[in-house]
This record gives sequence, structure tokens and C-alpha cells, in this order.
Amino acid sequence: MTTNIRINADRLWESLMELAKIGATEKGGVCRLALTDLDRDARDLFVKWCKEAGCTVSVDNMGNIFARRPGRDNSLPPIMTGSHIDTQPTGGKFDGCYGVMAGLEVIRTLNDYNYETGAPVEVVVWTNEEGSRFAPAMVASGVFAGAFDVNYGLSRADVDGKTMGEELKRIGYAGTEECGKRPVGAFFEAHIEQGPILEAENKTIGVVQGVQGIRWYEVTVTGMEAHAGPTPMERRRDALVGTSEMVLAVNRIGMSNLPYACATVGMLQNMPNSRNVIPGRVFFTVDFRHPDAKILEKMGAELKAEVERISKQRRLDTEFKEIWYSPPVKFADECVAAVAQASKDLGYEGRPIISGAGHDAVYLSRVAPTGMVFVPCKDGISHNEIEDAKKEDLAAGCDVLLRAMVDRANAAAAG
Ligand code: HGY
Ligand code: MN
Ligand code: MN
Repeated sequence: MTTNIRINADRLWESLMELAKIGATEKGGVCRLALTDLDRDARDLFVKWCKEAGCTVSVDNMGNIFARRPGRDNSLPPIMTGSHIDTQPTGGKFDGCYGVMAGLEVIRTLNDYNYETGAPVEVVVWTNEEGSRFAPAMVASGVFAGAFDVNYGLSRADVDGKTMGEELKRIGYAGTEECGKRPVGAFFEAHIEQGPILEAENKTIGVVQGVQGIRWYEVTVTGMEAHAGPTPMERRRDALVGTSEMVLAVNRIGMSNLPYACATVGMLQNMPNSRNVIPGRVFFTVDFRHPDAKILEKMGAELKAEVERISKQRRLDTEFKEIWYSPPVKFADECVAAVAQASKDLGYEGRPIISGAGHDAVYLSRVAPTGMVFVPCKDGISHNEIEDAKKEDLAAGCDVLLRAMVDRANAAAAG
């Protein structure tokens, strides 16, 4: 590929800032939960921009959006890139959106230079990557890769009982194309690191080798509601006291499997949540992560044993459910090499790195050679409204993405 092609850093930044206006929060973040009206508005903007860039746009029955730019040989499977535009409730401007806008910028730049790739290229918005409104995370790329069937995906419900299928119809993104039938030649995802390593080492590009494993659990602890006044301490079956010991156990298990383990209780609902009623029932979630599948499994087994011990000791009834397992993933050598070579050609020292966060690339790696490009984010903070990144780093990652994609698209056409 001619080395003088560069993406337009200002256009990439402006598109990110424009997209971030949809669901903008007071603190400078974005709250745009999957399949809300705001998600619809962001999808509409993405589709409009893609059509302005000459792409043909299609939507599958999980609401995944595919924008296609033809190549020299359109019988070849496309080189795909993309990410997500749904956010956490206190999300930032860059998580997911960077990967989608970088993909669009690749297409816009190829148009600027009238550059024809060997194979076609496609940019994708994957539905509900965050797993915040609907669990699990990455569910639509999971359906695409055959990890979940489409009925499972469409039946995922939010806390109000609204399903993904109903909400896709409501916002007009229940596509007709069968999810997963689309060929993929290779998939690349550009993303902010969401951790501190690249910034701490003053590196611009992360050459992602793979993604650590993830296990999600849901725990419902049932005791006995009673009056906070006349009920003697020794007679109580307090679900929140038992839960508190379980939450500390989650943290203890994480701390005892360092240096790589991560352990988080992110959601907790206390019922009836009234100041003078002893809590009768508590629901909480657990997010365990580790790059080693065996250690991750051991962490889950330790937690199950601790939950049973605490329940027995405090005379509580507890339901302990594993609701999602995403095994550790290693990306394809040819894609990792394409990202590393592109970084080198552009004068960046590509830092090999394992992703702590899950991404749609996890599931795409089951159906196509897959790679990721990371760029630093400020103080390594993400899933927070203060999430920030430098324009020049975002542009560097997008230039690497463009080169890696063109390398694979032309290699495919060369046969
Ligand atoms: O949970 C994750 O790692 C991603 O943000 N969905
Ligand atoms: Mn993300
Ligand atoms: Mn995220």
C-alpha cells in the first residue's frame, strides 16, 4: 500500500464529537444504552454517514449494521472492522465509538484517495456489546459467531422485562438478514485500551494478542424481612449482611489470584430497601476475569463454596447462577502480524498486549482471522464519563487499522 496515505485526524475527531452529542451527560460522558431512542438516533447518524460515503448498508435480525465498500473482486469475503456504539450508563465518548468511527474514517480515506482494495471492506456496528441494559455482553456478535442462537439473543430482557427483539422492532432496527450468514474474510477492531499500560509506557499502539477470559454470575440471597426495631439480633436472617460477606469474598478471591485476576460486584439490588425493614432478599452480579481459563474456573468454584458456607452459617437461601462464560481468546497470527507491521511501517513501536476488556472481536475470532489495535486512554480510565483520549493517538490507531485492513484485503485478492 502506498505509504503516503493518511487518515484525516480532524474528521475522525469531529465525527466522534458529533456522535458523542447523542446521549451527552453533564460530566462530558455519554449515556446511550442499547436499543434506546438515543441508540436509534446514533445508528441513524452512522447509517447516514455511511451512505454519504457511498456504502451500501444492511441490518441483520440482531440489529447489527453492515456498511459495505466494494473492492476489485467482490466475490471475496470482506475485510471487516467495527465495534459498538451502545454505552455504559456512565460511559465515555470513545469506548466502542472509536472503533466504529475509525472504520468509517478508513472508508472515507479510501474514497479520498480513490483507492480500490482487493477484497471489499465493511464497517459494522454490533448490537448491545456492553451487556449493561441486556446481559450478557457482546450478545449480538455472539449470535453472529454461533455462540448463542438468535432466539436466545432476541429474548434477552432488561430490568423492566423489555426484550431485545421488542426493542429492535420499536427502534426500527429489526433487520431481515439472518444474523451470522454474512461471510467475513478477516475482522479488525480498533479500541481504546481502557487500562493504564500504554499510557504508562508512553506507547501509542497496542498490538493486541488476545483477550482474557470472563465469567459472569448472578446471585440471589433470600433471608427474612422483619421489623428493624423489635427483632432481636440473634433471630435475624438478614440477606444484606450475608451478601456483604459474599461481596468481600469476591474481592478476596480476586486478590488471591493476582497479578492478573479481576473481581467485581457491579450490580446490587436490596429488597425491600426500606430503612426500617431487615432486608429479605438481595440480588447481585459478579464479574470474574483472568487470562488463564483454569484459574478463572477455580475462582468460580471458590466463590460457589464461599457463598454456600456463608448461606449456611447465616441461615439464608441462595441461588448462585453462572450466566456467561467467554473463554480466553488468542487472535490470529496473520492479523496480529498485520497490525504489528502497520505500526512499524508508520514508525510506532507496537506494544504487544492482552485485552482486559471483552470486545466483539472475541466472538468474531471464532469465525474469521481477527486482530485488534489499541490506543491509550487518559489515566487508563474507561466506563466513566471522564474517559478521554488524544486526537493524535486516535489518528495513529486509525492509520494502523487502515493499513492492516488494506494489507489483508490485497493479500486475499492476490490469492
Ligand atoms: O465487559 C466488557 O469487558 C465490555 O466492556 N463489554
Ligand atoms: Mn468496548
Ligand atoms: Mn465497554
